[in-house]
Order: sequence, then structure tokens, then C-alpha cells
Amino acid sequence: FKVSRIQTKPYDGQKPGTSGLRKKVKVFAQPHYLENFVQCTFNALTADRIKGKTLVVSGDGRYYSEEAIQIIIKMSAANGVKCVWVGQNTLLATPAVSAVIRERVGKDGSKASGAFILTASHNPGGPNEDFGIKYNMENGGPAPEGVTDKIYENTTTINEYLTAEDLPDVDISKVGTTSFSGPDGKFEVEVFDSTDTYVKLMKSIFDFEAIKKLLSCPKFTFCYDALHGVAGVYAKRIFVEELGANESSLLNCTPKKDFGGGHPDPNLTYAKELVQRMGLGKSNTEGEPPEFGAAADGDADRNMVLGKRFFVTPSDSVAIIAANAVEAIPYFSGGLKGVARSMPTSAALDVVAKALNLKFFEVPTGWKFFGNLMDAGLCSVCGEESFGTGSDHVREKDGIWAVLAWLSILGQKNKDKLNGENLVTVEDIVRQHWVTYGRHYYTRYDYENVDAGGAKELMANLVNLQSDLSEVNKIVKGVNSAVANVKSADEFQYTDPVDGSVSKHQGIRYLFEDGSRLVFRLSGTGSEGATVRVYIEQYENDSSKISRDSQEALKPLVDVALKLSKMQEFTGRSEPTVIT
Ligand code: VG1
Ligand code: CO
Repeated sequence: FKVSRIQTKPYDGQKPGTSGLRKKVKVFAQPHYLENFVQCTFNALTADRIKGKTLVVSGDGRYYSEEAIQIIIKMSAANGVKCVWVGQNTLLATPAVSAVIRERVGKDGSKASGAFILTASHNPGGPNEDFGIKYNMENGGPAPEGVTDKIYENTTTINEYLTAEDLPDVDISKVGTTSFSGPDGKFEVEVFDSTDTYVKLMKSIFDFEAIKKLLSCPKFTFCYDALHGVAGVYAKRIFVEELGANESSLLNCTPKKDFGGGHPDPNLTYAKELVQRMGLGKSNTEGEPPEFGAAADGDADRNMVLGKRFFVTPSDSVAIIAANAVEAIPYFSGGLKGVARSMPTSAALDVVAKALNLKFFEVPTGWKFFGNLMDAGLCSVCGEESFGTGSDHVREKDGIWAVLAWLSILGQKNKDKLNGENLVTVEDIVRQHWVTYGRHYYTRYDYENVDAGGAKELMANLVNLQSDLSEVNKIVKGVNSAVANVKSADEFQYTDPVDGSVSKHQGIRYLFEDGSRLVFRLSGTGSEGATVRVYIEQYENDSSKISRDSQEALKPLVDVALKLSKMQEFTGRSEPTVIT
């Protein structure tokens, strides 16, 4: 093939958000739009990370992925990449990409130096929906802000990109290697099985035999919903083929380009079928729900864990995994190096860290901040309130891993009960955790796709208000005199303990005297307008008060949040789009 230099002009708005660049497919399909971003990424990484190296290119299989992969293959060839690895049919879960970068060895003995992940995660897919792209580094984690800032800077001045126009499209439906020759010598595209590397890694972490025993116990019933995302491929292989679950326990496990028209976000609103099956739906017509249910998002890095008629908040989930990891998961048998959560995630993990005397970190929203801690050996288990849980086995959150972690804990708690006695349930485990550590009532209100100007003003008003706590407390008491006083308020700022880099404006916090918190943030993953997120949390360690309905328990704080933020005034919304 030959290398062509194509003239181009900058596009506005190619700034990567919380997790890469996410836009409508129609935006990505504009002439040179994707090409600009890819070339700017190559330029930001500089030649020593690209020339002669191996790159992974794959994603959740959403609409426009095939076109994008062919474009990136041609551009990689022209930019001097030696080999591109592609998951069969474009498919690799985000955590599997991370595993492939870290673990997979090519035929010549070399590893991949990074990856383009093609996903807009939990956002819907299809010709009128979202596409996305992000770059992960040689540690398997998302590019740090230094790199994404550089990419963005490049997008404002780009005037040409390199591509191999005459390179034919590669058939990515079949496993195998195709070789081409170009100006720098041989260029190869290797299509490989989407699950092998990942499954091998999971088997090295968990006791598959123990999980198999649990799944084969007639009393233990199981259900998994991939919401038509890429998790389906892994669910079939791991839960059915490796662990012996019944095929009928899988819902929506065939990946679709448009996720079957759904919203591939594993929460109580969007994972409707699973929620119904687990006995948490409006009507209960399906008979006895399974003991355990879980769902994933489009790219399989998120997870929702449910028990029979019982919802586990993601903030509790990571705390419970941390509290039980050493006993239940062989990978952690030597102890945890430390734990971490994102700022808006509830403090349930903090209490466990304190009790177990573990190193603890609070980082800004988005997985990239956990990676540095893990690379430095400071963190084993971490999580976010947004249905993200993971560990240092990769550098992304990992939806299937979280399910295997829960199955391991259930297996361990039930190991002597599989022959008859009543099983310890998900609900039992969570309630016992609350008795031991106290309960963090927690909820998040999302106001999606509101006017961006109004959202900015709302945030500015909240920052302004922080300068006068007596005014804040006047408002609080005016709403409900039983709510504690606000004792401090700030904008969260993070100094990375490993490299000293500083991230500012990471969310507005109001901290109450009784440990309650209100946090306000603007989403960085949307593709249109703005999304305001309000995080509401209250700690209760009186064991006679830990069984309340969480919306009811949090009502006074929610009222305060809406009043302080003047939500309706600034956004015109009287109700959130989604409550999790
Ligand atoms: C959201 C979540 C955040 C998560 C991010 C990426 O970001 O709040 O916790 O890391 O999505 O998840 P934001 O900026 O919209 O609040 V995924 O599964 O979309 O890669
Ligand atoms: Co995701």
C-alpha cells in the first residue's frame, strides 16, 4: 500500500469527556471527523508509541463500529503501526481490551502498546444514536488527562492525516491474520477470539470450581442480562460453557448494533426485563424470582447486582466485595493493597477500609484515576456509584468480574449449605453488612439533556452559595428543620498521590454535620445538551434504623438538594429523568 496525506480542517468540540469522545453517529460520519480524532491521537502519543507497534482496535459492536475499524486499520498502516489486533466481529468488552493489552502475546512475542476502544458505553446505539472512541495506554487503562488534553489541542489545529487509501477492507468476521506490504515493510491485521484472553484471566482470579458448585445447586437460581451489549459473548462462554449455568438464564445476550433499540445501561430504569424477573417490577407475574441477577452495559464494564426482590447499590457492592475479597477470591488471598472510590460514591467503602485498616483513596469520577494507584501497587479493589466495580487485574471497571466476585462470595458463604439448608442470599449478605458497618442510604438523581446554559448557571449558583454557610443553613432549615447543618462546602479537587497531577472542578460538595453529603456534577459522557447529576447520601449506624426504604429515608435531603440548587428554576424540570 501507499501512504496518502489527506488535507483536512479542524472540527469544534472534539474534547474527550469522562471516558473518550462520544457523539451522535451522524457527527462521527461527517467527512474526516473520525480521521481527525484518530490522527490527533497518533500525534499526541508521538512516534515511539506508534511506529512498529501493535495496537488493539475493537469495541462493543455498536452501529458504525465496522466502518470505524476499517478506517483506523488504514490509518494505522499509514502511520507506521506494525500490527492491528481486532476482536472477531469488532467485539471486545472494555475490560477485555484492557486484559488483551496487558496479557496477550503476539506471534512474534510482543505485546500491544495501546488500544482504540470503540464504544459509547451505556448510551444507546444505532444510526440516530451515539458512537464513541477512546484511547487506552500500555498499562491497559484510559489515557490520562495529559494525553487527552494534548489530543484535544491537536484537534484544534489539524490540517492533514495519513491513510492507506488503497489498502483493501479486512474481513473481521473470521479469526486469522492478513499481511500487507507497505513503505515500512510488513503490516498485519490479526483477528482473534474475543473471549480467550479474558476467560483465561478470570480463571486465574476466581475459583471456577467453587462457583460451578454454587450454580449447580438446585436452590440457587441465576439470571444475567447483557442488554444486547458485548457482555453477551462473555456471558455465554463463562456462565454457560465454563460454569454450567442454563442457557435460559441468559437474557438479551446476543450483541446487537442498536442494542435492540434499548438503552444499554444496567439500572432499575433501563434493565426492565431483568428487574421484572427479579421480582422488582411493577407487577409480579413470573413466579418465583431467581436468587441472583445481574446486568451489564453496552461495553460490559458496568454491572448491576440484584438479589431476589432486592437491589444492591453499587456503592454497597464495592464495599461488600472489599470486605469479603480475601476470604472468597483466591486472587486476593494475600490481602488487599488498598481500596478506592470516586468522590460521589458513598462512604460505605470508607467504613470497611477503616475497619480493616486498608489504604484508602477518593478520586474524581472516571476510571482513569484508579489506574495510577494500581500501577503504584496502592489499590486492589475500587468502584464508582455508577455501577462500576473493578480491581487491579485490569485497568478498567469490569462488569463480568463483579458478577464473578459476587458469585464467589455467595459460594463461600454457602459452601456448607449446598446440600439442603436454606442458602445465604444476596439480601442476607447486604443486611449483615449494614449491621456490621452501618448503612449508607444513597440515591442519584439525573436530569438528562437539559439546556447547557441553564446547567452551567445552576452549577455557578451552587459555587457562589458556598461562600456563605449561614445563608446555606438558612435554606436547609427552611426546607426541613430536622436536617443537620452543612458544616463545609467546596469544589472537589484531586492531587494524584503518584504523579502529583491536579484535577480541578470535579464536583460541588455540601458536607453535613451528621456525615450526610450532597454532591452536584455535570456529566462528561453525554453527547447532547447537559446532564446534571445530584448524589444524595446519608449514613445510619443505629441498627434499628437501617431497614427503611431509601427514597423515603432520603426525602428530606433530596428536598434540600432541589432547593439549594434551584433545580426547577434553572432546568425547567420538576422530575429527574432517571433515579438510581
Ligand atoms: C459516567 C459515570 C462515571 C463513569 C463514566 C464512564 O460519567 O458517572 O462514574 O466512570 O460514566 O462509564 P459522567 O461524567 O457522565 O458522570 V462508562 O460505562 O460510560 O465508560
Ligand atoms: Co461502560
